[in-house]
Amino acid sequence: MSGLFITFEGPEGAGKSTNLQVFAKALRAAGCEPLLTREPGGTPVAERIREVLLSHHEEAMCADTELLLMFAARAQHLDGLIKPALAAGRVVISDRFTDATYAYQGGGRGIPVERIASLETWVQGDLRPDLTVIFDVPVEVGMARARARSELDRFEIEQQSFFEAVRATYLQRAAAEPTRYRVIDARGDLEQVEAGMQPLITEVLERWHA
Ligand code: Z5A
Repeated sequence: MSGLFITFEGPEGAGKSTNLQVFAKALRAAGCEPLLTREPGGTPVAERIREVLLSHHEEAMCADTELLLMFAARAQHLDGLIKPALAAGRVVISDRFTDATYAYQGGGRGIPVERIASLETWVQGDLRPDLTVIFDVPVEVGMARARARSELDRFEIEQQSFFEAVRATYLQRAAAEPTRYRVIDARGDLEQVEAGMQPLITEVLERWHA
């Protein structure tokens, strides 16, 4: 794969989606046109799976179903969009990817990490993001932002303890592999967070030119 695969992660309301647009704009201004996508979703079939995952159902969805649907959507996304774009040398930025599975299905739902790792290898082979940016924010701040915005989906109705486990998992993963992860302090206002992204934008443009 000759492109650059970047993923944006963080607990809900951290500002990933907002800052992804700012990040992409800065890349475009420097002549780099990134492919922006998201998970779960990114292709028509994967977006259908997303609807099932995020909507409310009368029947409770069991954790393994949720996990398998995440990877089903991911398999489609990789095959239909991410791998062809990387093969064409594009910079691909995905709003969430497999770190979210470790954080939400692993940390949040308590699924053993080995089970997630085996699905990761099955679906992705040795493909991993080149760079993962974690927008970190205290859970109560992120929850307040998300709740002020819109109706809550099936994940957003979870309790604070669930999101504390999600956040802790992200930070543990970042600490364990500092070469791949960059943690951005997302507590400040949008201008402050944007300023925090500047070194990262420079780094990505350097890697893209290399
Ligand atoms: N999920 C999973 O469980 N397992 C997986 O493997 C994958 C995903 C891939 C996708 O939901 C859900 O799927 C997600 C995890 C799960 N569930 N949760 N929770 P989604 O795509 O609909 O939502 P999200 O990914 O969680 O994004 P979000 O809640 O929209 O958060 P965000 O992207 O980080 O934030 P935002 O949309 O940029 O900002 C939220 C609001 O805060 C918005 O009104 C902004 O204007 C405001 N905002 C953002 N930054 C700031 C600052 N700095 N100051 C003030 N206000 C701000």
